[in-house]
Amino acid sequence: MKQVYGKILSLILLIALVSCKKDNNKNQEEATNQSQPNIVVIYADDLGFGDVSSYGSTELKTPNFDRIANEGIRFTNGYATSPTCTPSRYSLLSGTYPFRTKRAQVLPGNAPLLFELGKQTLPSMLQQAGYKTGVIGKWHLGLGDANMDWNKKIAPGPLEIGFDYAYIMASTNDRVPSIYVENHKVVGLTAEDPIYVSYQKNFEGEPTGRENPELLKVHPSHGHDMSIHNGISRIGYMKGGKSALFIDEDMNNDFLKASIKYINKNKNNPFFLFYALHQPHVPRVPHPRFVGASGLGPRGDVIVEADWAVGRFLDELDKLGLSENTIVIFSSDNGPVLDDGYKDDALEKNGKHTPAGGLRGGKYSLFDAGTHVPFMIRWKGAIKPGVSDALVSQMDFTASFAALTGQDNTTPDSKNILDAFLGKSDKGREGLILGQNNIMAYRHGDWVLIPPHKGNKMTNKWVNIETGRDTVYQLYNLKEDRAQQHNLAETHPEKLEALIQALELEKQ
Ligand code: NG6
Ligand code: CA
Repeated sequence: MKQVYGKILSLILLIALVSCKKDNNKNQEEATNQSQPNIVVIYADDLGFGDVSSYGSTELKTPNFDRIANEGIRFTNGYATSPTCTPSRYSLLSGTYPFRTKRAQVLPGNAPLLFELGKQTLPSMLQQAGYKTGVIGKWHLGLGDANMDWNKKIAPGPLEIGFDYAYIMASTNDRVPSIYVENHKVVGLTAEDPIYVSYQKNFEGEPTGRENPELLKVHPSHGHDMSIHNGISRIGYMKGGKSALFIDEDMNNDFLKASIKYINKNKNNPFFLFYALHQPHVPRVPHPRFVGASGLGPRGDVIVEADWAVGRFLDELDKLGLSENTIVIFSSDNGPVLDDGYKDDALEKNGKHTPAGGLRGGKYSLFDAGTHVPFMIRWKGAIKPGVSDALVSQMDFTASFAALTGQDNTTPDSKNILDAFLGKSDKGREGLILGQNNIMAYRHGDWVLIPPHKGNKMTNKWVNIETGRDTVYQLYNLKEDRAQQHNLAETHPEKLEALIQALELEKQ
């Protein structure tokens, strides 16, 4: 009898021991996942603060962008660093203020790579942390060197700054070459029909939008009257490479398909994906099934199209069982614009829609709508849904995710505001410089300082956006005056002085 009891006792002990070990393993596994979630940055192009229904848009419905906001944190004070594309993307990926690099401004389609090789970037930091890293979509950060031949190996590019995989549109959809690059090669290019690119002069015999408007299905309003492809004239000249040229109507599907393939391929390891949408940048040419979808013309239609793609992408994360453990960020590279160079009825069909959501200015502007953008972060397994007023910047992903994944941040300007990103703290950044080169505004707490700038108060008559430039200091309190109607520089000299000094400190 005693022997039987003894055996039973040791059996119970054994079971207890095994289950305890199992629990330990489970805890360890969860702990690892918590410090190595997948990270996806979905980045719209020229999407305004007011273009998203969860940010107040009533005329335009974006149920899938809203899914991220409602299931995560919706930031009311989220910023891109610049009111144009290249500088914002540069600082997101490099953790560096655009003003530190002279070339960090809207680049032509044949510009060399903008990044300095060997410096830490968001993707190279995550590579160090054991992630697979990919970029799919709009690039617009330069490729190769000054003598780049598009028919040869295209390098340096994304693979040289920390991405393991790249499937990118070389520049923007309105700048030649109108092609995709996969890793080091132009997609679909054949040796029989090489591609040539120039930003100086046209190639003999090639039609242009200026001389051959009869060949166009989308007409330029200003600029964009050079080489024609797919019935749309663009900026810059290009010849050949016919089999490699993208079709604007298919671009949404091309990037979505590549993104879905990428997450399927990497579902068993931690991954980072920079999914850079091309919408609603010009030319706005949706797939036929989205034509008329918004009632606001092509600009609204391509936003509906992008929203659909984001929904499809989120569904795929669900299907793969990855939603709990994937951080999904959604934001935009700069504020909104209606006529950005094509006659696409953006202005005429805008109706009551307010792309800037009541903020002043828009794309290109030092006023708030230039950089104050939709900004949301979902991490189903770790974030409690909510709204945050913390001041957050896209430039801070590198330092914050370095802290999350146990890496050192060596970028100059990225700050660790992980707790704000995860909704644990209401405190983000104290101050943030907005702009590029010497054209900048400074947000600090609830205040915005715009130092005096030379130049026009308005962009050209088509774009028709206030630049924010003035010959005097401007000082606004966004909490009391979110539309920046009252310049307080004269009535608040102490605050003005404090911000001027804080800006100088921030620049160092
Ligand atoms: C401007 C283009 C505009 C757009 C912008 C860059 C003209 C007249 N305007 O110069 O269409 O391409 O550059 O936009 O050419 S961004 O979002 O990529 O920064
Ligand atoms: Ca842009």
